[in-house]
Amino acid sequence: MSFRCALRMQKIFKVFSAVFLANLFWASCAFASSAKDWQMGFQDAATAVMRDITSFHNLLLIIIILITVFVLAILVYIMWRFSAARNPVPSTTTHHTALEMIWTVVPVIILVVIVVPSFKLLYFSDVVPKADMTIKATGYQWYWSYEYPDHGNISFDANAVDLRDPEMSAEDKKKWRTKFGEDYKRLLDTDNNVVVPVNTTVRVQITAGDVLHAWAVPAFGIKTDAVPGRLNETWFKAEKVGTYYGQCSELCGARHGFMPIRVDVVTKADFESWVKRQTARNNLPMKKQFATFMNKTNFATKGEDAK
Ligand SMILES: [Cu+2]
Repeated sequence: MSFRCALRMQKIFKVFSAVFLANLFWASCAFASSAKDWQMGFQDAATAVMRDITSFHNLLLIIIILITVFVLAILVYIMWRFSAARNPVPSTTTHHTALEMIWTVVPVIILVVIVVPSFKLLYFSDVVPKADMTIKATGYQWYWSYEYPDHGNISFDANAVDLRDPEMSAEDKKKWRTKFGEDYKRLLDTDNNVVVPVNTTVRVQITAGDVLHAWAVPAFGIKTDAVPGRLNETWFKAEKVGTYYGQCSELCGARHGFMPIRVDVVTKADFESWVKRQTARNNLPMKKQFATFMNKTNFATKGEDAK
């Protein structure tokens, strides 16, 4: 290797290690969980389920690497040892009982090692423990709608805030830009966020109003299908106050990529005051909406069947 080449290699190595260290630092200090540039692996876990998923993934990774390296080593050895030059007269063996026992039993043992943590994790994530509160998420083309049945039926729609949307007025763009500032994340930020208290078991009921969607938040280890006419259930217990992002994860049409999920995990006191604000805000527009709806429809006099 020439001196110049060595210098270049050193430079490349320095850049890579700087990026790696920066990533490590970013991962350890960030409270907002979303995908990051040059990210390797999963987002930081915010729930016990996601922590288990990450360690199960790491276990599988080790097993897969060992198997791959073992098979590759055998293949390379066979290509070298039994090539036509080295082994002109091939063996005519067609059966070897001991060998066949080994290559049946060893994979079974590996599968048993995998299945134990796998089933534990499956039941842990699937069975909803005694929940402290419930939220209901309904997927529509193309936004999410939320209800809080335990908190005075708070309900709202969460639409993506897309500052590149040509249809958004300059005034609105300015408003959102001021609200989000530097933290704005396109295709992840929403106009109304899901707000939940920290260290609280939240049952999430998920359904859809039109086509298939899926409610997914990677940091919580959740991805549940939203199916019209069916109520699916999942749960999470976020352990850290912060902002967590997700996206609809089932191809649902042209604007599938434009129905993000943003969950703000706040302290219990902050959650109570959010509930109060939301209830006050929700009540008036609901009455107004109902009045407008009744005015427009006017069932008794305008309907064809009412004559
Ligand atoms: Cu969708």
